[in-house]
Amino acid sequence: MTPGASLPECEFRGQRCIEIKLPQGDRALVSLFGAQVLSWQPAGFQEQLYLSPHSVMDGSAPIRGGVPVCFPQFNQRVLDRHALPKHGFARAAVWAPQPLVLTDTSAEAGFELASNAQTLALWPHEFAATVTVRLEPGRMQTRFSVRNTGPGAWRFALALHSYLAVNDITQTSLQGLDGCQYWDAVKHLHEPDVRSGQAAGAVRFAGEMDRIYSGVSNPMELVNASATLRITQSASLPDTVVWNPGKTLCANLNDMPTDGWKHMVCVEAARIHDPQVLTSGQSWSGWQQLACIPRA
Ligand code: TA6
Repeated sequence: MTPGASLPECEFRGQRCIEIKLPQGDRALVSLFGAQVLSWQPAGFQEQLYLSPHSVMDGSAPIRGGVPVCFPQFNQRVLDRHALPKHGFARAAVWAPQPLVLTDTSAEAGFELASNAQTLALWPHEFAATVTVRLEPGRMQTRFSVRNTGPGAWRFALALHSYLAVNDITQTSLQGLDGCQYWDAVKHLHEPDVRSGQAAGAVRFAGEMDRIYSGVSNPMELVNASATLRITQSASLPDTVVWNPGKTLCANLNDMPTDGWKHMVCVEAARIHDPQVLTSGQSWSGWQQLACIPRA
């Protein structure tokens, strides 16, 4: 293991990024703005993440694509007593890169953010958080860890809001959610307690979808024409958000091309319905792993 390898920093569309590479050819790019993975291309496969070509990239707004980290709030739905921005502040903060940790078959990059005057103005709690991006051949894991460094307890929500690239959303299916209950934010936006049950069989996409599935414990598989992606998440993240804006909502998103909805779907590892409580000094972590499955 080679801890402390010098940082392979580069610029991508105006953002400072760290490039992570494996000798096998797998490559990922992580922006310091948001500690956000912007690209993951495993050797022998296409790019696996969707990054909007119209995304704001100057740090004045969150980046549309890759793996945004939503903390300490999900959407504007969980910590309603605080004037937090939508999806929290982590995706719009500049994180500090840590030395890479390399082996012959893995590479790990860490990014740190601690509470500061800006975060305390939005959310009056002290914390130290780390995002760790780990590559192994054909696999990427994004892990979020946080410690309560303040005197009292607080609670938070989290989502690893992964934008996955697909050739054609209408020909894509998501398997593994059979039997799970979900809240449908398109049909029941103002009835957050209404639950629907996922029928057996794959989830398919025909129009706007915005659902929070709960009790997700099985691996999921995102199947599209060119590849299958296996998606797993830690038990500490029991919810999975599935989001595609569909044609109409997409046309209203300034940072998406009009046909962007066809080429992405968000499958997010999350903790929303039951926010995590951390007492003083306590730590917590949660992760999502994406793995490319070669076609037989
Ligand atoms: O995760 C799904 C969701 O909460 C949707 O409701 C939608 O708003 C999406 O996130 C994107 O949010 P954003 O603030 O990035 O435009």
